[in-house]
Amino acid sequence: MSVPAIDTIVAPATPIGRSALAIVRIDGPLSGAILSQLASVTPQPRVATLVRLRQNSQLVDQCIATRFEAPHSFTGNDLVELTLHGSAVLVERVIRAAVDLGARLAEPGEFTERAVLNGKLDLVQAESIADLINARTELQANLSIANLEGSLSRKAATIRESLLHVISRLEAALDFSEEGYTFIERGQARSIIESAIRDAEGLLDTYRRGRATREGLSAVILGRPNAGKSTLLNRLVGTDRAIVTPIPGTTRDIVRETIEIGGLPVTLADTAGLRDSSDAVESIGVERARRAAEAGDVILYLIDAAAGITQEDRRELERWPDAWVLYSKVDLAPAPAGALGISVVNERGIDQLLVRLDALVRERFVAPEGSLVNERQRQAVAECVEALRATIASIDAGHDEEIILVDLYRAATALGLLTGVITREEIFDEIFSKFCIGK
Ligand SMILES: Nc1nc2c(ncn2[C@@H]2O[C@H](COP(=O)(O)OP(=O)(O)O)[C@@H](O)[C@H]2O)c(=O)[nH]1
Ligand SMILES: [Mg+2]
Repeated sequence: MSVPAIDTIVAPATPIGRSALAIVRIDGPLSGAILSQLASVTPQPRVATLVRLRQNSQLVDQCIATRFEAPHSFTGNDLVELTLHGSAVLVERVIRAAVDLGARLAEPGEFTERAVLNGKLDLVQAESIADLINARTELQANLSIANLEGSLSRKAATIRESLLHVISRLEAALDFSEEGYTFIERGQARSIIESAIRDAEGLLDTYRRGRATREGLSAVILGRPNAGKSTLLNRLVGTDRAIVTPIPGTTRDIVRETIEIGGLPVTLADTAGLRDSSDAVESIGVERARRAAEAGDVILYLIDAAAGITQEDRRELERWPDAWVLYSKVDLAPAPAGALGISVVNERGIDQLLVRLDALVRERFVAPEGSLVNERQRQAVAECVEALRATIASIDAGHDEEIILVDLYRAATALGLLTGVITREEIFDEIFSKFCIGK
């Protein structure tokens, strides 16, 4: 296989602006030569070296240059990192100088893509880098770093290895079918596959939490007009975000604000009060409120304790069986026994509400390490489970190895696509390295 020639790319690795330091990365075969040209010296590989960068003998900056030689770099290529003083002017100048010397501007994600192509990272790890950079809470960062370290990839690899084990033996049986050898009993193959299905399903089960942890949650505040929804939102976010008035029907559009609860970003949505209204704008607001609730992870249904629960509340609550019912304005009237009451006037119940929300998020939404975190990952594992079920059906129908192998390859490929390792060669490796016939 010929290795495709790659070009040399350059890009800022830190945001453009004023800062103490700014990093420019250059990746590809010319990176070392570009550094030598600009610095008039060639630093030792992996040794942070103070150099002076010059362009047309004009001093541009003093910087720390680190040169990595292939394959010992983030991308697996020759790579140079220049830590400049953090000025946008310097960054631009150095990038232009690198381009003059043969580099081109990198596309978004191109450094990471090169790392994947060179086998430095798998796809899940590359996705984890993006998630890690985008993390808004510590918990989100923890999940991403665990997957960058291989938590999810290892789980997928373990399942995949068990499938390759069965595949290699069925392939061998095919090769030696004339002689009538069997290399694995059908019952044993079946039980390995059953166990792979259990593991893959276990992985699929992590998706709901993984997604919630990566994306954050939405909590929708519902209730009749004047129940105190906007007041509650303002209290929870700590600012006067939503307009509060004694006039029913004040809130019409959805007001959203994100806070951290239970270690995850939770976007609170304050909605129009639910009632039949002849006002066209308010009716659209009510419609939006219901749609937000349908898409929400948590629904807080607020009832004015002073007004008491109404027929409309009961009707509405039938639609939202999972909603948490809260009684507001308990400074004016008590909540019914057993119900959680809150008051923004005297702060009653607010801490308790926050504690309960915190516990709910941690119990129901925080993902364990090695969870699936995006739809691409979920689809790959779902495809694997589906193919494994088809394999079991083939075994149970007493089909030939060829038929069984079709679905088994499909399952292994689906897992391979999850992490980006591609199958064929590996399967031959498994066959020829670990499973030597006649030796
Ligand atoms: N006494 C009392 N009044 C409240 C409380 N929460 C909200 N209100 C009042 O109830 C009215 C309606 O509040 P608002 O938040 O706009 O209700 P929304 O229509 O559900 O958004 C306003 O006059 C608020 O000041 C509370 O805990 N105690
Ligand atoms: Mg309101």
